[in-house]
Amino acid sequence: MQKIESTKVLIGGVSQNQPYFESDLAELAELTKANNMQVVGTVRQNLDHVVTATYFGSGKLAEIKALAAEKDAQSLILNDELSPSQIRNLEQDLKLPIIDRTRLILAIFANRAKSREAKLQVQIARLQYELPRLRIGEEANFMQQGGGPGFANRGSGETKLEMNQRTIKNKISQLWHELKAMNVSQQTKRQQRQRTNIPTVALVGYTNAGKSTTMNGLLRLFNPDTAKTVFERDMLFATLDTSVREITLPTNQKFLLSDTVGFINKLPTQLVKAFRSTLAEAANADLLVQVIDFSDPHYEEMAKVTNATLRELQIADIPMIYAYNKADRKPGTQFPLQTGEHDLVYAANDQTSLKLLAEMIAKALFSDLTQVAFNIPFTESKWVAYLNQHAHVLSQNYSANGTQLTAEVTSTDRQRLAKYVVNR
Ligand SMILES: Nc1nc2c(ncn2[C@@H]2O[C@H](COP(=O)(O)OP(=O)(O)OP(=O)(O)O)[C@@H](O)[C@H]2O)c(=O)[nH]1
Ligand SMILES: [Mg+2]
Repeated sequence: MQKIESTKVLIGGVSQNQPYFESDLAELAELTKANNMQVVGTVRQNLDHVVTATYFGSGKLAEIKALAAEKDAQSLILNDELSPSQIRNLEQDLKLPIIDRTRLILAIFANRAKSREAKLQVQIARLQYELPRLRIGEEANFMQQGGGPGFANRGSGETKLEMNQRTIKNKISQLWHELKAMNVSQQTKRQQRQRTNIPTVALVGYTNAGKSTTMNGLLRLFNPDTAKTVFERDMLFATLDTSVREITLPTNQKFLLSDTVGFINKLPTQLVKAFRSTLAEAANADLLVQVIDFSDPHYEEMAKVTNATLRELQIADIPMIYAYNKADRKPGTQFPLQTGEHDLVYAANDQTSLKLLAEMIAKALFSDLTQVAFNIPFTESKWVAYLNQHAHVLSQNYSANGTQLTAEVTSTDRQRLAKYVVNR
């Protein structure tokens, strides 16, 4: 363990005139620290295009070699996902293990994963990342080392097996199978909850934005006796598992609140896919609360990344409250302040803020029902089923264009199905 914590590394990247390059590197340094490695130097190069064979240009490589020797660095961590051959060429030239951004994030997830589900998801993502990068004779090596210095070994049990690509593929499908079996039981739980008709709200957002703190704040305020708080900490990817808690407002209105894994810029696609099932709570929510760290100068970029990741996960058409958090850290900011129907500036550690957030959630979930006429195309008939389950359907007919349906719906559902509302 001591050895892992003292691993000295260089971080770096090629900027193709990216406006956010410096903050990207700062984030890479945070990710590196999150993996218990010590950043002893940073290398940057401006290029129109990265060099196909070696990522950096040759002059920069000589500079890196000298810097690594001077600082006694044991690895080089890079800001992009590199091709297998780029990594191989760089390792040969620099005589240093290369860790790209994807592998670094995968390693952090592997270290943080506690539940069986999270472990499975991370293992699938890691194997998918490694599969095209395996070289003959090195498979066993990868499984033994768990992917390089400073990386926890998640492959224990298989260490002595000689794993070739074929057996890794088999392993991946076996893990998917296990994960699916787990999802089935979770889906059943979710369906049971849906049957009780309690609306669901999911906290989503960039890692470290304050989702878990917001969840805990609401729990302490409204359900102090019954609800177990979740883990919150000033570190990247503190939360990997989804937690669901019931919140009871003073009006006796109830909703289920879920806390989910955070997102980050260039979140590995392997992880996005593997975590889809964990994020099913968000995909099925009646309302999303996107928590944004308003005290971070790059909060707008972070919100963009979150929205793009939600789209990648096909989590769309769900009404969203934008909750600009950590206002206490921004001098001169007035809070809590509702700045629009769905926008709030607040601080998760402030009770008045949390009360206002709860009011906005309640308004979105429980505000007066209105009678709305819908025309739902047959290809979207899941929404007909949805309305029959969640709303009071007054009439339902079929025409050539789709299902004509009139129902009393909440403002949340009206917004969710806005594109099918018949204009009158
Ligand atoms: N000053 C201040 N700190 C906050 C506020 N909200 C959260 N924090 C701090 O921000 C850090 C991250 O908070 P978390 O709630 O763990 O963040 P998260 O969004 O759940 O992060 P992940 O689980 O990593 O995705 C913790 O140290 C919190 O104490 C706030 O309103 N004000
Ligand atoms: Mg969290």
